[in-house]
Amino acid sequence: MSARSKHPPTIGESTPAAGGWAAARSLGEILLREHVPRSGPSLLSHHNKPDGYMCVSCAWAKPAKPHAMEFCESGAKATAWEVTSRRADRAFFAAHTLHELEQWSDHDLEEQGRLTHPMRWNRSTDKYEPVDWNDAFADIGEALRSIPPREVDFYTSGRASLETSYMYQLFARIFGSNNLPDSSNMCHESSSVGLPESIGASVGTAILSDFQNCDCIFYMAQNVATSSPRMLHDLQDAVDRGVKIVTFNLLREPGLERFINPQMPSQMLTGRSTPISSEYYQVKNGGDIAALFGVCKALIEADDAMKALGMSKVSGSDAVPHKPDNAAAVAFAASIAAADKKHVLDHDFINTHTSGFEEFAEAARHYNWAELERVSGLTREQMIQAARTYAHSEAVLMIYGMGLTQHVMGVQNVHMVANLALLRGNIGKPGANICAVRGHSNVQGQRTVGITEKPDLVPLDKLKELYQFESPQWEGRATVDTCKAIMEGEAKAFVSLGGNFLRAVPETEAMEEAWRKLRLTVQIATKLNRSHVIHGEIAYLLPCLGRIEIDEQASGPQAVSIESSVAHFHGSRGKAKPASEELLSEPAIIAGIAKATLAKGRVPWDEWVGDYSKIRDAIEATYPETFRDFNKRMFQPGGIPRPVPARERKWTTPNQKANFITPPRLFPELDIGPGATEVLNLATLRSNDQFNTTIYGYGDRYRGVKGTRKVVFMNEEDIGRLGFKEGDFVDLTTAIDVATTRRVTGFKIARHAIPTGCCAAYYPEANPLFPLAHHDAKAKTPSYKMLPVRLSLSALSSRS
Ligand SMILES: Nc1nc2c(c(=O)[nH]1)N[C@H]1C(S)=C(S)[C@@H](COP(=O)(O)OP(=O)(O)OC[C@H]3O[C@@H](n4cnc5c(=O)[nH]c(N)nc54)[C@H](O)[C@@H]3O)O[C@H]1N2
Ligand SMILES: Nc1nc2c(c(=O)[nH]1)N[C@H]1C(S)=C(S)[C@@H](COP(=O)(O)OP(=O)(O)OC[C@H]3O[C@@H](n4cnc5c(=O)[nH]c(N)nc54)[C@H](O)[C@@H]3O)O[C@H]1N2
Ligand SMILES: [Mo]
Repeated sequence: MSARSKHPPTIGESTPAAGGWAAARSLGEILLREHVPRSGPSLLSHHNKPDGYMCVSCAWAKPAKPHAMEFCESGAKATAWEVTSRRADRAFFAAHTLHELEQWSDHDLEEQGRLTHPMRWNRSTDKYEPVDWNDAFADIGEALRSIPPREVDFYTSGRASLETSYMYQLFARIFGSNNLPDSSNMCHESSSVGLPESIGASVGTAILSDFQNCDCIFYMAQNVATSSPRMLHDLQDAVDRGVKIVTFNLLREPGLERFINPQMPSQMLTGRSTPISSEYYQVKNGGDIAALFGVCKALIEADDAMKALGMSKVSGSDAVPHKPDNAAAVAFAASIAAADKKHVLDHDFINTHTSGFEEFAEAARHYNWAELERVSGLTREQMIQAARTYAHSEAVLMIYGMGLTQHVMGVQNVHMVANLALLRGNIGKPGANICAVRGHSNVQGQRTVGITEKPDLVPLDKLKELYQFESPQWEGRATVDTCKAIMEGEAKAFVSLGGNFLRAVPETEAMEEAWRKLRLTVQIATKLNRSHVIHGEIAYLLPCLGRIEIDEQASGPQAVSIESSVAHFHGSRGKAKPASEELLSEPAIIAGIAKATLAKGRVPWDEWVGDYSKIRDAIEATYPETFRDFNKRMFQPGGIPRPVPARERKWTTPNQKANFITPPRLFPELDIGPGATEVLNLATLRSNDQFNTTIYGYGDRYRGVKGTRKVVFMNEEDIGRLGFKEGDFVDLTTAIDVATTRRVTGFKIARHAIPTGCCAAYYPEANPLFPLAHHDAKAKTPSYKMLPVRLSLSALSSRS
């Protein structure tokens, strides 16, 4: 597959600031590039507005008082992508065999435009051919009934609404399967596992007003300008109030350095930008546990020093203080005393609310600085400086993204964020909370309404009472287990509610081969992608309405709902004319398949499809506390807050405490074998011109890349040390689990401000390198942000 555009690739300087005219110009180009009809721009006035549609790009909060234009460059791209006038219609599919389409790039497949009609693969022509909806449902139902439920997997990508997701999990469970892998398994699963252990909440506790109430933000491992650009407004307002932003990131991301607000004429005309981060720490990938341990160590040792020197009286504790053996801790302690503070740590909070502090503090004291420096890539002074800023702040908001969760020690990364918050009671008070920035626009909500392989997270009794069926009790498969089952032939059918599973998962090559052996693949989608082109023996491609489109049913136009990153539910009403008259809505497609498949369970499928408010009633009946008065409140400005007990300092952990959890080590133990100095740790990234596996274009304005995606970002020193030159083409080979060779070829070296020993490339082009087993032990989130690789000069190198 070609991963290059027709234009010659160039790699230049990164943009110094995010936003600005470049973002505004890009908006105009997007509308043109996606062939958006004339009504497109006016659609954007409904974007993220109460009674409008909720953006299909990221899950960032929707404020009660939206801006006149509550959208960003990324949101506009996602909208344009959905309302494009291009169509992958009958003529297109008649002209191309799937074998031929296998040679097409991700970009070119989706570029054909919206799918228009239901299709079934015809073995004799090797084409997707039109089929009648009812015939499709009947055939899928028959195929599903012939396969044991344990051998069927139901995947969800994080875009589907609460209504759709609730119906989908119900269908899967009545059918008899808990195999409900979802995109969240590759994304924030480390949070879903780590946060409940630490604070008893499965989601972040932050709300939008925390941005107005904090005096410091720790911003970790998230690329705001690309992934959740509307949050830049909240960050800019915070900076204007004097809030300090302390950033930990592998790269120097422009959006975290400076922002020119396209909605502020004064900034646009003068080119004046707001500096975002007051401190910027470039941590090695996988070095965050060490970095945060360093910050915690500095805090704990300064607290010890205050006690030892009699600078503080510690309530409720007469533990023998440790003798401070370093001047830095004493100086830090003195600065706290000079600020008229009793102590560095919040001992009242620690004593009242937490468990595990002593063990954690001992571990922090025990690590030596040299080791913390080596693993994190930061200096001792930097870690102490971050700790000082933290200790001098009264309300600190912790924000983090994929750079923490997608790791072998992803859950421990999340524990460390919570540990740091707990040291000074920075949780459950105005301005002080944890914000896990979600990806897909409803990925958090899907879990809230039952998309999970773990039966104990679902009120099965309630489902039984409401629909009279026995749910399976066994633990189903999450994404990594589903991949394994597909590769081992234990999964026979794959139903996909959106997404591009084959491109999103690790182990691309083996997965593609195994995918072809599935007996049944059913893809519910809006655009054509590689997971459709490669397919099972019986293969259906079912096109659906997107969230921006008007969804007309028996009772009139319907609305759906989603949950944002800050755990608020919002109604969403489609405004655009559907891409084709033959599309069905996602609820209608699920109901169609369910009716054709199930003999049991009393679900009023047709009634639900006729009127989605009935699905919301059912959601409320299943989760009465979370969804109280759901239909009545769904369009309230600012959304319906979801109850999160940790927000009120109620800890729903087994011991009813917030827990300090001490990671067993700083860095995962990986078997790299000899020649370790030639190995670099690879992180995979998103460009600012993609949404996950959807490649809008070949470039990354913020990182200075044009015309290509096959780039490997390296430190100048490593380029020389390994005997390469900037611009060389290299092959990357996985340096762990070497019994299987995993390689990608022809990546162009780009010199970049990245710590030594680290390198970065784009997702999904680098996914063939990732061994399936390279994931967090508990959450099973693939370690997409840290994989040891070796580089060698590519055969392509002579061509450029
Ligand atoms: N435009 C656009 N928006 C999106 C998406 C998209 O593809 N395009 N995807 C959506 C989805 S599903 C998700 S999950 C989110 C993802 O949004 P992010 O959480 O921002 O994820 P990434 O873009 O993968 O990059 C994460 C950041 O982590 C840094 N990083 C990498 N490794 C490490 C590390 O070990 N430590 C630290 N401290 N930093 C590290 C990288 O430099 C990068 O800035 O965005 C959502 N929004
Ligand atoms: N190496 C590496 N791999 C990664 C990541 C990484 O950072 N690095 N990130 C991971 C993360 S965080 C995630 S979330 C996953 C994403 O994995 P997925 O969610 O599976 O992938 P997407 O690219 O978001 O899915 C795009 C497809 O969704 C379909 N689609 C779009 N809108 C709709 C809709 O409204 N309805 C339906 N039914 N279909 C629709 C279109 O057909 C489109 O082609 O990838 C993961 N993979
Ligand atoms: Mo994600």
